[in-house]
Amino acid sequence: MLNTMKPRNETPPGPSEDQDDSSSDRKLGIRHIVPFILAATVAAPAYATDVAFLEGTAASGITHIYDGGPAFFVGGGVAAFDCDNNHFPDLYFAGGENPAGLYRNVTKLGGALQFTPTDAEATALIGVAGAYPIDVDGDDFVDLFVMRVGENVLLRGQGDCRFERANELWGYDGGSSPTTAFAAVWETNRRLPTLAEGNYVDRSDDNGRLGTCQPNRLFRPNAEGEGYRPALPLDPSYCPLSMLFTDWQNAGRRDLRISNDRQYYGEGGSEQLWHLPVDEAPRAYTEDDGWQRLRIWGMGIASHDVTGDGKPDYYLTSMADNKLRASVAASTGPAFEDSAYALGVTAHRPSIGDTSKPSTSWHAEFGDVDNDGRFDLFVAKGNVEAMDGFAMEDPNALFIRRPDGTFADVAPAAGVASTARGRGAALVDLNLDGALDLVVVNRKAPAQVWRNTTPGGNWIQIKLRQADPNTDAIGARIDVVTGDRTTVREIAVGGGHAGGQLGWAHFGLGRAAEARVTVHWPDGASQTIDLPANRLAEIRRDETKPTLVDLGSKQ
Ligand SMILES: [Ca+2]
Ligand SMILES: [Ca+2]
Ligand SMILES: [Ca+2]
Ligand SMILES: [Ca+2]
Repeated sequence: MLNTMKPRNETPPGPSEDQDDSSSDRKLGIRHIVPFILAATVAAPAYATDVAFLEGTAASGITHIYDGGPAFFVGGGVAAFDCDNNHFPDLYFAGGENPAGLYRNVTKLGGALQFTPTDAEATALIGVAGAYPIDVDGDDFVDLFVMRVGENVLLRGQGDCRFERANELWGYDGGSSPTTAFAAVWETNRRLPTLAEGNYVDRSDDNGRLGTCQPNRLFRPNAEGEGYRPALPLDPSYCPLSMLFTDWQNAGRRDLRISNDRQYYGEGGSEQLWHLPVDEAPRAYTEDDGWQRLRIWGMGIASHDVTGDGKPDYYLTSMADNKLRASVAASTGPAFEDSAYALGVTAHRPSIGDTSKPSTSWHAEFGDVDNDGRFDLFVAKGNVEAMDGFAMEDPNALFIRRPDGTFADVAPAAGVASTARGRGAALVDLNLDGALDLVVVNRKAPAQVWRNTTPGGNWIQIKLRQADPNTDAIGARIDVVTGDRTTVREIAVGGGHAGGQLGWAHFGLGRAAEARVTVHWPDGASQTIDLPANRLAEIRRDETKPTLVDLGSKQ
């Protein structure tokens, strides 16, 4: 984004003029969700509760700021994952021109959030825009893909939150482009994951390439499974700020959704969806496939089956016009209709303060923050830098899903409406009490953490385990059934804005004391198992009973 950009919309957003399906967009959205709303009303739990978060930044031990020049206007991600195998998620913050920060989680079970900084050279890298956790080599030590303005770095986890550079070990060429998006998936039974790297504009190059998007790259493992082949270009590239491998048609096959920054579209830019047949050249879906052209200032992707048809829907953040792209039930192609307006998640203006200027949205993530069984939605907001046409004080949004299926922003009352320039974030249970806590990275201001103190319903947190490779079952789908409600979650590496998490998959259960859980493993096999509420449960492939984690002796 450039400072000269003007807001495109000073009025509440309706259908976008840039979508081919615009004329009937809002109408379709409402028609599409009506069956869901009726079903949800009937099945709604009898209680409601106030959502409350307690900011614990000052006492947490986290003192971290994402900062830097124009190359770091975007980025600012956080990775949440367990680097010392004690079940508690640790945090790795992008720092921009400051060193990246790895913080070990020393929180007591259910207690106030406590972290201790680490300072190893391997992780305290300069120029980091974001990072995604993934166990590349399946040794049960989580590794990190670190996105940098400059060479990207794969860090191999060694346990006890120690890491070593592994670009050479794994034959990965980190390039020199500014990388702002990443996603990974295991194709068939390859030993190593396929890596997708999204690259932005090179702002340091003033010899004619300024404003030109650097090529996105796809890395596939070699036949021996010991390293990577030379990169394949994903051409054309339109400056992505988020990428996600996702099974959009619920067919057991994951395609690559890319959210692109309209500022640098040039000719013909738009959002993209790539089909990646094994051992064939990647191919972007076109309008002939049913893919609709959508043009937004794409910043982040959050995925969740909002409509309840079993297929994922996608919340896409932008400037003033966030989208909720809901799957079209009758379509065989990648067709989506926009439901952000109908469901109340446009988030196009600040909820408090000066509401005359539109918002700028970044990381978005679905999660059930009050454990009522309905996934809610967090959106980090903040001005790019000092863009006049957009709100300078732009509070984060926390949308609670109501029994009628619509969402309401409760961020001010819940205590998370920070007006620092938000960027990356994570909804993650940092003290393992079953309530999703919140961490937000801010540009030019300290990162913040909040402990969720909502007196909510029951919950379950699930970790999938299978044999090497892909020990974390990336690409799996988990269906959690309580009564007549089914909640679906894809296990993915990617999405959000410049950061993601690997670890416990959280589900609110409302009043249910147990859940029937079906795991659809990445290769298509499925397994059903019953889990008791309010536990951390590992589901190991082919085992009929879960492994319930006992934290009593852990910390
Ligand atoms: Ca840990
Ligand atoms: Ca590893
Ligand atoms: Ca909820
Ligand atoms: Ca918690």
